[in-house]
Amino acid sequence: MSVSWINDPTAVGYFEPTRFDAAVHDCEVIEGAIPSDLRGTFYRVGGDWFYPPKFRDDSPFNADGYVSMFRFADGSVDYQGRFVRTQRYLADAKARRQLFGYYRNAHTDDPAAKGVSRNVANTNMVAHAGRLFALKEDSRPMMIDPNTLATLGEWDFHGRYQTPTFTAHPKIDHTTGEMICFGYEASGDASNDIVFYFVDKSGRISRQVRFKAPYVSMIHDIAISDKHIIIPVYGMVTSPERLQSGKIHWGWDRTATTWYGVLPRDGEASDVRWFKGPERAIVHTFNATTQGDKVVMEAPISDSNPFPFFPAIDGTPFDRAAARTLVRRVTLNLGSKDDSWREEILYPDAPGALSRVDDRYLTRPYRYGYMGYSDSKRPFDSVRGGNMAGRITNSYGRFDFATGKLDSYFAGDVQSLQECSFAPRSAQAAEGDGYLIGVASNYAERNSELVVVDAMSMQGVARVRMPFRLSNQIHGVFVPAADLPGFSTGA
Ligand code: V55
Ligand code: FE
Repeated sequence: MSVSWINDPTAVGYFEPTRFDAAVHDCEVIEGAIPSDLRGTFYRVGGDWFYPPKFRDDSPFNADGYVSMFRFADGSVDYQGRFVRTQRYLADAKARRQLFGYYRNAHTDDPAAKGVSRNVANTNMVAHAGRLFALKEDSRPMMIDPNTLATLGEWDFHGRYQTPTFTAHPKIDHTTGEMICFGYEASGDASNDIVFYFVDKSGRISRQVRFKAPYVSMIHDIAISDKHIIIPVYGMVTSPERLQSGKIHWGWDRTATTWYGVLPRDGEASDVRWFKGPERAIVHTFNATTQGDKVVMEAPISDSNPFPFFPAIDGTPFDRAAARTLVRRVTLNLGSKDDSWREEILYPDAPGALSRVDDRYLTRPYRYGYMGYSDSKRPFDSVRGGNMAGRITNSYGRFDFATGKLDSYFAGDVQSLQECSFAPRSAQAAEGDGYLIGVASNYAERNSELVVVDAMSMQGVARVRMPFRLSNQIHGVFVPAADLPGFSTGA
């Protein structure tokens, strides 16, 4: 390996790739104590460039998948992290260089990459029917051993998942155990086909629904109520011509209409109803509820392109102000003949992107959302932490959608928080009774910390010091010990 990392402006200083597999038995608790009722695993995944990207303006979303876990039991916590051994990682490691080109554009690959899966499995982890997956939305789920983090290969649901793509944000209805998932660009790159799959609690596909999006766009996340599925389509666009011309997969179209499709959970393709409105980006969602004729969704939404590495197709510069994601409520009225949607900004001063809920309430009536956000009233020590302007998520918020209240936990003046996951106090605990778990980057000490926060009081419960910078996280999930086979914490 001989190429300098300096080519990638997103991967220098604290953000340099880590490149190593790691294990730390019995991590160092520096504040508070690990709750003794916390028993389970916080799985996280993100991208870590094993070799530098071929193109310096590539997206960090194209980096190699790296999975890690914090295993909680008996008031202690253990850590382990490994690269996902994707076909792509193994081909690069053998060649000792980067063979793959731009994010989701195989036309830009080295000839030696031909026929090798581009799945990096770097976006989200989900456990369902006793299996654990690392997900990338351009590929099928990568199965991961929940106890060793070994890579077990792509899963096709007993041969019944016949779509090349699978969302990074499947939703599990905890009252039925059903998983609702989908693939977009389902008939190949830049196709506008969407296929929804309904997977029963034993892991078997029971039904599928195929329909067309109004145009090809990123469909990163959806929201589901007890009756409906909301599918956002917005100006992150691509085309066969764009890919053939060797560009990064996505470009932003400022003139695109934002559409919300509503599919009844028991409906067919002909039942999809589309609502239209002005330029927006809806990358993530909290949850949704059906209230009579209305389908209501809470989500962090921006007015325009949130991602500087997916440039505007009209060549105009990235607009930082319009990229701010704020918590909003969108109402879709199925009882109205009008096809427009209604939107309110619920929290104008809490910008953040990685929205979560108590996952047991996904698809059900709910009250609380959780999200890391940047609180401009909190201090940052740039003498010790460096100039991190625009890169600080200093607080976890509990957004109370019943009252509009926001309670928060501040991580410290040299820290930035990655996404939190919710861990219930017990399987029977009420909504929101449990812990928020997440990793903080400590820019002064150049290491990482694990934080555990009481999700009711929003007070810190424990802080763990890691002896190195952890590989970056996109998303994670807490899985109670009983939900996956073979949970143990031996040395
Ligand atoms: C996102 C992340 C991705 C991706 C598409 O955060 C969208 C949104 C980490 O990869 O491929
Ligand atoms: Fe996501």
